[in-house]
Amino acid sequence: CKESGKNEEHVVEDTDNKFSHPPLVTDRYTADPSAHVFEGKIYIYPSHDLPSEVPQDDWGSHFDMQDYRVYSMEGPDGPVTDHGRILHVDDIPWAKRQLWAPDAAEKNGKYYLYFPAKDEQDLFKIGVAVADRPEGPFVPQPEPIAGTYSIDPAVFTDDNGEYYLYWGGIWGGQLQKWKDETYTSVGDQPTDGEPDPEQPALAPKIARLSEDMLSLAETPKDVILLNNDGSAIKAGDHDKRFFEAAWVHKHNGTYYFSYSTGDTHYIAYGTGDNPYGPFTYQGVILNPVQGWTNHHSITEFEGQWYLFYHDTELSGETHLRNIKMAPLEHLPDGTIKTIDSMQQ
Ligand code: FUB
Repeated sequence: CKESGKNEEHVVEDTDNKFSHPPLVTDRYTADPSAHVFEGKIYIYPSHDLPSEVPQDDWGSHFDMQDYRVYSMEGPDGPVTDHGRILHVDDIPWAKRQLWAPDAAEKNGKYYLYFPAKDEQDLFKIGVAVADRPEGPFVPQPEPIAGTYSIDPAVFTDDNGEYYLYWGGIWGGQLQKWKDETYTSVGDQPTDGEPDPEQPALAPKIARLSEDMLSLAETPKDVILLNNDGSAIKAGDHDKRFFEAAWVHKHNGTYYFSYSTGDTHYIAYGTGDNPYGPFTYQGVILNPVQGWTNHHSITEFEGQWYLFYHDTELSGETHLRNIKMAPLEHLPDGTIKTIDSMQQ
């Protein structure tokens, strides 16, 4: 993610507008909500935003989060229960700083928290921590997951019992610095290492998870996003290209890959017929919110689908966010009705 260099045209800053949905948590700053239904309840695994002493820069260093907490709801009308801290950066042997957007998965009664953090070399890697309960406590593995890098892990569980890890984020998320699974220090700026505008955009990554959920079962592959004429979405197409915040859900047999477009601030999506893609661009799920980052998850609870997202209603500060939720509607033609975080 990145704070400066905003595309002003797309950033919602008119606070005279009324917000469409209330914050779910008001006593702390929370962001990047990954929601799942575990044991019949909605569990939300967000980032925990903190006021930062770290100066703002284009790498997002001021997103200086140090721990994770977990929240649950018996149903969409709440109330929201705060289960407290589930993991702190000081408890993760390999991690130095910046616990960014996490996700969680359940398998055979165990719970797995996947999270990005910077290591001693200041490279983002993805770690995993294990618990017996959805609310933790989570015990981190001693090393990051071999073969991972960059940010924003998301786990999709397919109907056949396979689990897939998606990840990646450009600019502050460092994806543009990795070529052929190797870190290449291309220039000093977050945008250095991006393809030319006419080239295909950088692709997020996917790998099937191992039986024990602790490692990758295969070499990571690119998740390809296509225009509806079958051409690759180009790096210069900032309204459509992948930036960060991958998420996958399945509805009526169709796989929906959704993501943030970063500097144009949309949650966009494409559809495909398998977890690897390619995914064909379909449109926008969530229009730009107040604040630079836009990050979401989508889950079904008792037959109704919900979008979880964040904005900055409580603080007005881009790095101090608050999580929200909204009903999400799949239309009869398989597209998703666009959601606005501000009343129109
Ligand atoms: O919360 C830190 C970063 O901001 C996340 O990892 C990105 O997706 C963006 O929301």
